[in-house]
Amino acid sequence: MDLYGVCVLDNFLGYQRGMTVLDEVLNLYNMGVFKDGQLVRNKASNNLKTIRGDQIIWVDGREDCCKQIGQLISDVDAVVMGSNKMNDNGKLGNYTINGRTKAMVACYPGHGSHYVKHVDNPNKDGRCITAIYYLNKDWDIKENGGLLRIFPEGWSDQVADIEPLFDRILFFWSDRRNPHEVQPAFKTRYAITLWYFDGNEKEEAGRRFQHAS
Ligand code: AKG
Repeated sequence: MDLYGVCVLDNFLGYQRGMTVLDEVLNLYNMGVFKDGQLVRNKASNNLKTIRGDQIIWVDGREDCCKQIGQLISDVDAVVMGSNKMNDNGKLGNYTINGRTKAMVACYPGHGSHYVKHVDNPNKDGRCITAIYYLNKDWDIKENGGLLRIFPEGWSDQVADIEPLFDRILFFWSDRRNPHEVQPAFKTRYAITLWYFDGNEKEEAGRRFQHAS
């Protein structure tokens, strides 16, 4: 992360555990509990879906139907919290990670669903690391699309293309260093995302919010 701002790990849980997480996600999806991702109105077209075509549900991993997702969350926490003390000054980057969001389970239901280029945390809301776990078996990027393209700041015209492959996890800085887009997906595409908070930035964001309200 310190070198590139982006990090990919394959075979994160192993096939069997990855499958149990996928089963839970498929069950959740079949329960019909997913909602359209939080939408931002596109002023030009007035069309919401052109910005973001995923469907999502937030879980904390303690729900009866989400125990395996809960285990995944614990494993990701261990990686992030472990690396939190990795560098010389006892921090990850310049961050002191002290919490995270719930897990966002996302489905792009094919049919060209996508997410236009955006930054997860453009305005210092506290989120510093984005972690995305992918669940897509036999994903053929040419046929199925759904590529995650990151445009890392300072890489001039170079990009990082991440295929959303089964049991792959991706970490990147959530701020303006990493604008990214999900290219149109033509097959159902699943992922689970966690955002980790920097204690100081989160506190500062809380103060700003209080002053504003
Ligand atoms: C987001 O939810 O902000 C994304 O950009 C999704 C990325 C992905 O699923 O590859």
